[in-house]
Amino acid sequence: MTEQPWWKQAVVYQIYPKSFNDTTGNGVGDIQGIIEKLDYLNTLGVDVLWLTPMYKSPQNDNGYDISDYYGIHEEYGTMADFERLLDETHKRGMKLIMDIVVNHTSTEHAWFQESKKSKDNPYRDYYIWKDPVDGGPPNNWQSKFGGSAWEYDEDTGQHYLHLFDVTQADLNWENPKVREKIYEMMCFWGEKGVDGFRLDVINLISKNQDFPNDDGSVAPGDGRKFYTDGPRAHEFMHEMHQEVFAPYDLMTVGEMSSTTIDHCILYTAPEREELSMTFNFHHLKVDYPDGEKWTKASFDFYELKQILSTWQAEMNQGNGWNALFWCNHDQPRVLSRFGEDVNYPVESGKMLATTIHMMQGTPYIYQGEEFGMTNPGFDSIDQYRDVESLNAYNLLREKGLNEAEIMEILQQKSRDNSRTPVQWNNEQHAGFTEGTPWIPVAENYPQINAEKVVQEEASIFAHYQKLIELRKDNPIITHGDYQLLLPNDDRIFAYLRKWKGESLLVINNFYGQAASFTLPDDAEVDGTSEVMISNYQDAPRDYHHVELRPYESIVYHIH
Ligand code: TEU
Repeated sequence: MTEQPWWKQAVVYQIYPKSFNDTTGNGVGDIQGIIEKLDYLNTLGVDVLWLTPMYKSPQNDNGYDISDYYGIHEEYGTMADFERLLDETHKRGMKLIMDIVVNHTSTEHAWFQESKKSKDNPYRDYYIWKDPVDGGPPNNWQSKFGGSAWEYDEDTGQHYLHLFDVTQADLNWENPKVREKIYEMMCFWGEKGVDGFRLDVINLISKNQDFPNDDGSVAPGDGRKFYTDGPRAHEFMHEMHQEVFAPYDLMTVGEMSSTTIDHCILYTAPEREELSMTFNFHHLKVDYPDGEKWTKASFDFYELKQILSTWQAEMNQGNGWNALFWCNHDQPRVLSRFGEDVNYPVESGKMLATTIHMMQGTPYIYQGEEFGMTNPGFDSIDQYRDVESLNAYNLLREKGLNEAEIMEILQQKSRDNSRTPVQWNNEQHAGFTEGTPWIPVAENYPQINAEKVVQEEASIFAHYQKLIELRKDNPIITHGDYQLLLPNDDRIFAYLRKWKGESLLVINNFYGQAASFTLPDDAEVDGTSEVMISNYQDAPRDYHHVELRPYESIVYHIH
């Protein structure tokens, strides 16, 4: 086998700095707070840290609205602090990747400030400005945070495009000057020694230049088909690769909104020289009935198995590479979503971890997941901070839902579910801050916190440690083929990995009831086995037939 890139065996840990660890008492996490926890992260065993945006920003979307790509947001610290963090991370043998947002900038960015001055300003063409049509917006596209994707500017009589918040103006990637400036800025971070980038909604940068109205076949004014994986998306990715990724030998992960497998193969097949790997979100829409996020709904288990399995098999065949994840700062906590956070938090937390970590790809752990953090269950709109959640609240009110109904939906779906402060210990505010946290801490911190869990024998944390180690020691996890077993079983998610005559049989019970596993004939495995990892102490040795307990998860290594 040819030499594999290092990141194929790596595990990444995502840090949401605002909620990670506050050392100044202002209620907001900071860089020094991350430095203090590096030894903890090193003990967990992760290889790479991904930091969500820490650049200068008015924070309307918690940093995904960047006003200066060259500066660090004051509440987080200084550039010197950042350099120290990078250095301390490297000293411990870990790597660090930055989150870069180049589909849009904050409207407070100097480019936009210039751009909106006049139609003939040299920066006008840095953004997407269009004349009104019939006195209204140029087309019917909707912002992902609700409402029209166009904002009218009185002074110059044109609209600018914002696929996200009104303070997040989309850059015009057709303009070569914009691309040059962006690559130059990314090289600045490459020069500092960062090890890679997570690229925010990078598959939205190339828009259909006709800006057509959407016929509403998916949803009214949806618009996605005109800018998702757009006409020049791959050309721009290859250009960025040549200009930035190759010279600094960077690891890159593209966040792909509403993408397809075919595109993700193109983005990540090594010979194309675009990206290392991609995040896709199809498996995290299995609780959006008819594509609607803002409803209270249980998840479709068959669909979950099918989607993950299709991506496993097809990305492998196409020589692409998946980023594996259950959670991030935009998703509810996985334990509350696909697990059971009251009666079986430890069992289901470990089961979910195993399900993802035994797949092919690069696993990502979202802060707090490693010791079982849950959704906070906020019951008042005052506790929410997220711009998307607040917009959804208003839209649901307009639709006529009452307060209690809306709270139930937000408790399940809000992005703030994963943005509450990391629960470090059982002291005030869970040890996150000595001040008042910017968003309330979940009330269960006396029971669920890192300090307590880490000391427990057979903790979720220990399970994650072991999964990370196993990936290092067993190349089958990185290279093996994938086969879904028992697709129609209503409780069990089982799959096989095969490589060079050995197999991994991964069996997971996704429910709080017992389930019977019988090895199907199409598995075609035979041989002696040992239990590689499990979430009950006494997993049975024979894998041909297993009576699974609630949320039981067992991996057999057969050779
Ligand atoms: O998210 C992009 C995105 O499309 C979603 O994850 C989105 O937040 C979700 O579907 C809304 O329900 C990225 C960032 O991760 C997110 O935090 C930012 O708000 C967004 O881009 C804009 O920069």
